[in-house]
Amino acid sequence: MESIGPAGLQPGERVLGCPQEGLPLPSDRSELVQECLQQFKVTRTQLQQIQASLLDSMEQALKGQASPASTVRMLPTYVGSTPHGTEQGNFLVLELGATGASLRVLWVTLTGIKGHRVEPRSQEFVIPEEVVLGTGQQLFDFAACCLSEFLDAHPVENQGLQLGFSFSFPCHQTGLDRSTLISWTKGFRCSGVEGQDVVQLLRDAIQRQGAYSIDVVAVVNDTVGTMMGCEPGTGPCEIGLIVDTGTNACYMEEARHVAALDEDRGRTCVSIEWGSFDNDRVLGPVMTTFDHALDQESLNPGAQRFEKMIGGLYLGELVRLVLAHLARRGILFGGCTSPALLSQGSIRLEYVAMMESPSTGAAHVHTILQDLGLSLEASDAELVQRVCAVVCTRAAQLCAAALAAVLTRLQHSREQQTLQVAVATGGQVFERHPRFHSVLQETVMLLVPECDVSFIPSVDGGGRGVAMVTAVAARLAAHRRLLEETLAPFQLNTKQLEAVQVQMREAMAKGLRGETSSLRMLPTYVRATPDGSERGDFLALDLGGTNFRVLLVRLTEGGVQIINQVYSIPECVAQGSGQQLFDHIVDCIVDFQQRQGLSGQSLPLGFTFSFPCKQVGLDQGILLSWTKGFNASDCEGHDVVHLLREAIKRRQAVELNVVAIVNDTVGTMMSCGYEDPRCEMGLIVGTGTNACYMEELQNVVDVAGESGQMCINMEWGAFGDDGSLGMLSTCFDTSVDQASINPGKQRFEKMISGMYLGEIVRHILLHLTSVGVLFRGQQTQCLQTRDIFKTKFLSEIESDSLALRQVRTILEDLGLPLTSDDALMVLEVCQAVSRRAAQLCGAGVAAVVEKIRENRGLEELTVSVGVDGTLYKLHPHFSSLVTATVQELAPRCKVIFLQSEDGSGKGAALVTAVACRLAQKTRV
Ligand code: 0WK
Ligand code: BGC
Ligand code: BGC
Repeated sequence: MESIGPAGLQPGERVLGCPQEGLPLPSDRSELVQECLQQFKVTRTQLQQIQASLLDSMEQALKGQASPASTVRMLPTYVGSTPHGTEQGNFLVLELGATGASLRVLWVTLTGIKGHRVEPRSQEFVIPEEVVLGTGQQLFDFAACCLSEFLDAHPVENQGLQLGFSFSFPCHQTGLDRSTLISWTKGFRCSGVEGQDVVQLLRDAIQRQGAYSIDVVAVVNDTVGTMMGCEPGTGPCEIGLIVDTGTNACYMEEARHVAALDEDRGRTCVSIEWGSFDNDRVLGPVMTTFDHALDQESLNPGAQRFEKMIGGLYLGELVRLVLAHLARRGILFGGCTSPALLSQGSIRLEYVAMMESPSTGAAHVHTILQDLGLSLEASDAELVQRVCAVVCTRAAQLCAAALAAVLTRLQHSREQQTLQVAVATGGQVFERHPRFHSVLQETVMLLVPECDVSFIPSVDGGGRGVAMVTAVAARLAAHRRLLEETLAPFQLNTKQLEAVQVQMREAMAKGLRGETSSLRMLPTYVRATPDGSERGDFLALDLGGTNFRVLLVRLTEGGVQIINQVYSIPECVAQGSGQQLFDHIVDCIVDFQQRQGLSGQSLPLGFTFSFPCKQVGLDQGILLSWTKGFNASDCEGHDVVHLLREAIKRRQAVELNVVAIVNDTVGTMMSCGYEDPRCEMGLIVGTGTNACYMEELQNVVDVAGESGQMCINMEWGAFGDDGSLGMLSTCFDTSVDQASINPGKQRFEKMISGMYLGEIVRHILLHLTSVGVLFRGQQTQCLQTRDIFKTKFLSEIESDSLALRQVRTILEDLGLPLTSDDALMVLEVCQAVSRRAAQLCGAGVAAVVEKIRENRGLEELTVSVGVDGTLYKLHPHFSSLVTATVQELAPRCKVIFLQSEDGSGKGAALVTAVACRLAQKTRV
């Protein structure tokens, strides 16, 4: 708004705008006055219609149903709670746009002690018009200048200056410190800002200014600052209401009702932006010709029409337009106007407030209007005051109708018939206008009598509230920094993954050469993948994964039929004596045979034994060491096929012909190889992890022969047991390893497989709780409990279909008291841990397929990998991350991952079938 009063006119100096012919008769005069002022009368019904329509618009927008009817914006502010009163610290606050063309800088100290207030230091700066209408850079540079000027004038001892930015315009917020300006209002029109992140613009300006390093940690709407600034003890204010140059309100909505947010618990503050409320059906009848004229001459015609009937920037203008109209109609000022009266913005809000004051108003009318070059007739002052009164009364009533809509919304969202709520109010119209507040209160009581509303005037225009939000944002930002520091070691870059690939290749080569290596590279005596001619019935055992299974595998012309039974291996058996374990296995076999009517039949049996075994033949495997929580005694160093046969012997009357022992990786490769002959690698990512592949026999020192291939069980779970993974290992990995029954062993497995990922996450959560980042620093018994955070939780928590709310359910079922921020951070911890696991697994696969490609001296290699394991199969992103890592590290290999459907039991049967076929051939 241009500055007021025509230049050069001395008070009382008359101008030539007077009518030549007769003024209206007194009788016509009052009619004309009535007709004019009547336009500003708003009936109760009209107010109720506005209330209902605004409520409807709010609820539509909350549901994210953008429709012409939903003209209010309902913008999430990322403020999730009203102040606890425990916020503390010193904060810079920059207020821009609340009070028209000025900005304010404050230094606010929060003591964190309820009711203990330190008076903030503040300084106001008028923004030059050319800046208000200039470029965005000009505006933000101006703001940065004011900040330095303030800090020069008010030296503060703080090193890390943290700033809260109160930006009073409609913005899409995507976080407490990320906010994009939707559109300017209230006479601002800086170019290059709409659609931009105003926090970044301010940060850039502060950087350009370079005088102080100031960290902008939060941006809030002025209504939010006002709500958050309301003194605790008066009961938290849950509505913030501003009527200053512009008008708007915010309130605490149930988070589950805000479609834009993925939340189902707690409350969140929503900035309504009711200034843009517009609905011809209900606003049309209350808009006067003066409102339309004002809108047409405004910087944003057609926009903010509701605001233009309430906001302080417009009230003076409405009064001016009415006075000019009445003057032209000869009703006021003897029918004379003046350039000042005809100049937009010449009557400011404070003039209206002064002229309307019951005590001194009349005198002010004379002073102010004479300053505008008008001479008043006797009755003019009283009529001018009436004009001010009707304009402001309507503004207060319309504001009340809007507030009543918010109160009704609160009743709806809290399913309450009655409501007791405190409204924090702020803005010049409240502070200056004698009657605005009382008319507002009366009208609210008229429209929503069932609501008990208390109005709490904000003491410092919301500066404290902004500091409160900044304190919360600073705490969250500090938490985020701690979270990122904690998770940084889990973010592996290509260079690190290439190093793992190279180290694995070196360890493979050493292992194949029979040299000391963390990779045992165990020959499996499986020399060929199935050729499809295998036939017959076979028994198979599958031990070492989540479940122990006994299977009957029937290989026929028509394909493979499998009947299997899952049995459990109690921990006391897995960690008991070897005899107990193998007797338990034979019990299960006998139970299976009885169920399948196979008792007394001695079918060839293939034994998938998923532990590191040094095989000296297809049916001889010396257990090198237990893994995955197994620890049965008197097994390590023994031939497990012998142990099984002993157990069969102990159980008289059972005939079983154990033909082959295979590792689950081999079984998986064979099982998938039966469908796809290109399958030359087996990969397990389940309880444990491992891989096997078809190696050229000439490269396998331990096995005689220069031609042909043999499947090598890499036992890659032990990769890095020589410390070669030390550079990637974190303190959390060390904690998990130390707590395991085989510390120092299976280090690669302990970074990748299902038995350990949950534990790594739990240790990270414990750490983040101990540094106060999670669960408000409260260590809970359950989080101290080993294995309570199952790896399957990672798969559930990371599933895209699961909203944060479900993440919370999983964690609350664990008895963890969490906030929505906690849920998000737990999700990020899970993502970091599983991502690293998948990348490391991918680096391993890349090492193997590159080995196969080089073995064959091929430029390009196409190879299939048979995969099994709960983690690989159930985790929503694991497999795609493995594939992506392999593509990046082994670009010359086209790798097809085949998820094994029937597990490795079928593979064991196939190995057995091949062995029987070969044995048959040698016998004939
Ligand atoms: C299913 C296979 C079995 C293997 C298991 C690994 O049939 O041989 O050990 O997958 O996955 P886990 O059950 O450990 O998740
Ligand atoms: C803006 C709001 C602000 C209100 C009060 C309106 O013009 O759009 O964001 O809260 O003025 O300052
Ligand atoms: C074992 C391997 C097995 C893998 C997957 C590891 O702990 O050492 O033999 O293949 O788990 O089950």
